[in-house]
Amino acid sequence: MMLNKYLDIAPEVKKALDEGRPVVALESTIISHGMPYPQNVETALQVEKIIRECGATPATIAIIGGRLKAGLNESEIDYLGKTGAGVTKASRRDLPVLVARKADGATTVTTTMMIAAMAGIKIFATGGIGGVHRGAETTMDISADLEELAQTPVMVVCAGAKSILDLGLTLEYLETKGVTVLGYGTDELPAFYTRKSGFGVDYRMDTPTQLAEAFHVKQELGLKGGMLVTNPIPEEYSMDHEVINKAIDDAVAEAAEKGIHGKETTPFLLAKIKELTGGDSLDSNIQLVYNNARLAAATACELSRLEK
Ligand code: PSU
Ligand code: MN
Repeated sequence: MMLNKYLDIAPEVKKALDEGRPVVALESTIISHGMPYPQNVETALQVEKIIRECGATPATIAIIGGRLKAGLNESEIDYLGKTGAGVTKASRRDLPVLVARKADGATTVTTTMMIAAMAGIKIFATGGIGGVHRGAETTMDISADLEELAQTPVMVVCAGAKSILDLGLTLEYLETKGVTVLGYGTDELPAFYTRKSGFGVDYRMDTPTQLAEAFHVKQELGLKGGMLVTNPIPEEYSMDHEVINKAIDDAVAEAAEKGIHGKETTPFLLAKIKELTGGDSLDSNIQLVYNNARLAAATACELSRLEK
């Protein structure tokens, strides 16, 4: 484990790591910028509960008062949820300044992977990752999440990516960077709200054991970087393709019209889609996060067995 004087590992998380027990990291941008209050806090606490029920220890990650936190308590989660967009969305470039200023930050997939890796946590569950945005050939809007997957050794379990992104270009970028994209029980990349996207994944995996083995071997080979597990939303919660695609198209058009750019783009699109679908997308979003938490916990259990 890399020692870091700015890192605080919660006692429960530290104990699990020291004993070689499974731990699952969780991000905090999904809490403060990805969902409205109070559903964000309810979901974050429920995700931790699910991970415990599946035999792993949850470690929600954030920056609080300039400390890199691996494991938050309930009042810290509540604070992040209530403050919402008032907390800085922290990507890799924000980390040094927030720490120097002793400020707070909600960690994206990028910074959650960074802090998880510092703490020695190898599996991370979230909803969706950032990627190559539609129109990136002119805006150059490509999420730092893709670069982080290329360099930091954490397996990220998500429900694919929303079609606010260009899914084809996102897969091309991941291929270039050497990031393996796995489909859990599917050959097709799931598109977050729906189970299908029309794009293939690199490999289909059917058990948490297979997922853990792939990541374990990657580590043993000494290869840097993470791996992406894409887990389709359960059928009963998946959305109608036409309804969701129309909402996404409208949200993307409105963002372009309003000149939304940079780090505001993703939160703007997420909030707009929720508004346009009358809250249906939020229910799906919550359920797919629970589904990813279960798979990440099961995979973490298998990985800790392999590492014994
Ligand atoms: N996609 C989602 N929900 C999210 C995010 C992305 O479906 O909450 C968040 C994650 O924290 C992700 C970040 O890491 O947005 C990506 O932001 P950007 O596109 O600005 O890199
Ligand atoms: Mn961006």
